[in-house]
Amino acid sequence: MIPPLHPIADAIRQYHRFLVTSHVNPDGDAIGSMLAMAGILRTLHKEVVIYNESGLPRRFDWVRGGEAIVAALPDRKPEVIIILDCGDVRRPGETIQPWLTTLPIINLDHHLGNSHFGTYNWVDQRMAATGEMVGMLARVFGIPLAGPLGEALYLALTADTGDFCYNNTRPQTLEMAAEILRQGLKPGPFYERKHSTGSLAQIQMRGEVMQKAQLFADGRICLFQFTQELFSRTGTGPEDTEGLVNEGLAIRGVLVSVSLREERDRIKFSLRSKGEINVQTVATRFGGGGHRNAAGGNLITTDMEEAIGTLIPAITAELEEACSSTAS
Ligand SMILES: [Mn+2]
Repeated sequence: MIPPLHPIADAIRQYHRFLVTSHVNPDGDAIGSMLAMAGILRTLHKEVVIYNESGLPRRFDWVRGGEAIVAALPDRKPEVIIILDCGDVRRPGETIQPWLTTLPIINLDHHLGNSHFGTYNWVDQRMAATGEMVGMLARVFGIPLAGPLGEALYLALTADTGDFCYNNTRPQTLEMAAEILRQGLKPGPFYERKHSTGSLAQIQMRGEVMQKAQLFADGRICLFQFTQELFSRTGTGPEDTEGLVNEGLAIRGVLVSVSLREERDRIKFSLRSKGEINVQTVATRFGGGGHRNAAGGNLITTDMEEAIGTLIPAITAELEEACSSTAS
């Protein structure tokens, strides 16, 4: 089978004025994919605006080229919009929706259950990161994975693979990383920059959340809670919660780690699981999505107890099902 890589490359060749975007509250894959895609387009002498409704989160302020990401739509409409790392057309946020119903869309993504909302779609859930797909596009155009472009791709790859530790890390992922290293990226200094963006308040807030962690379902589910009260008391915010949910999996016997975060009108949940346990199916049931071992979404409630009462039984049911299918 010919991957849709070449049709996507052909589509890119035929347009001139691009807007590149990704989901709100962008993670490392979203940021890295947007910057790398913009790098490719500039090399091809295209006009490009990098738009993200949330702008560039502070924890990514060290990323080269990040300042080019704008949080306001440009005055002039692009000819085409490239949407990266979004399982659903609503993920880039509300502001851009009118454009998404009228302009052609190129959809590059690796989420399970992507709805193929684009005019051109390349969706492959085997890809560790959307950045891996962008890197493959760069190769098709003969663009070396060097400089800021290589760095952006490396950010995407490391973000979605937990620095090449998760199940989704494939030989091809590491080969792309190797190619980036050969082009000059130094992994040590990169790791230091990526992991030195915290603050004392953040560390202390996270310590408090970990101290109050709870176990459910005979120790198979770990739960963390971030409340508005905690944020305002410690001078921290949603950005400071990043990645903490993974810590629950460090507990012996825990198969699923959950974090809940209070927002103004809803509660955001993040799920992480080990091995065959599929948390994407759980997230989908509540209108969310993601991958087998990492998923999330929103619960339309502001009541933590209600959120716990909804989510924990759903995860427990998924655990029971996974255990019974292994047993049979
Ligand atoms: Mn991703």
